[in-house]
Amino acid sequence: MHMTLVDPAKQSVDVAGEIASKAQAAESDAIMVGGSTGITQENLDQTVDEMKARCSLPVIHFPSGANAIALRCDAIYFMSMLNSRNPRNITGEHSRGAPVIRRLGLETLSMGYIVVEPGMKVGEVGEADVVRRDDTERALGYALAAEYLGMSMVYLEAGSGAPSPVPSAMISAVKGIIGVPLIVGGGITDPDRARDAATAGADIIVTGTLVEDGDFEESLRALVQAVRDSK
Ligand code: 1GP
Repeated sequence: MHMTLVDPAKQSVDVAGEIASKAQAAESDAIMVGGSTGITQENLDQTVDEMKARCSLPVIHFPSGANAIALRCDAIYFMSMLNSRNPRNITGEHSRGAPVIRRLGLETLSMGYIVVEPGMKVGEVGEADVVRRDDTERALGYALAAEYLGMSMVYLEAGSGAPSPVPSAMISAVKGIIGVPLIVGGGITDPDRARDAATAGADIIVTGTLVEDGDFEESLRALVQAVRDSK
């Protein structure tokens, strides 16, 4: 599968709606909405509403904390940054957000989030003790820990705008050991990179930066096709 990430802090609500509509036309499977900084309840809800009005793809909130929770998303990742140095990002925000999610009746998708070097903004804001690109053993440990903790998926994240995606060797090693779906994102900007990640074993490829350039429909279509062809 392919998911398109839209950061509400990075464009107007109208442009976000346009991105969602083009993502659907390019045959992406779902929209993820979220970002590391500048997310407010207002820009989040307005962005979700506009995207849901302009496309029929599921919209999944990819939260950065409990300060804003998308009221009308289709589901929310209940995600723990397993290699954060700050417990706030492992279980702290979760204990604040869980009662709100319960009240809203949102569907939760539990996910173990592992930040791989360079980690970019999310690594910095999340105070991640990033997994070195050559430290496959450490990535395996976190991924297995996520599964044993009962999480329903694992996300290997190089960080939005990363110069290189998560190494294929790390993706295939993690995929080889876990039994839950594997999401991979960060620095996947073209069909070759998407194909490499999917062939290595990623079940879901996430791209965000690619859709920040207004004229992305054809490049996204080619990337989604590369993901499909590699299965
Ligand atoms: C970030 O993995 C996503 O959380 C997407 O990264 O913006 O580099 O595509 P890009």
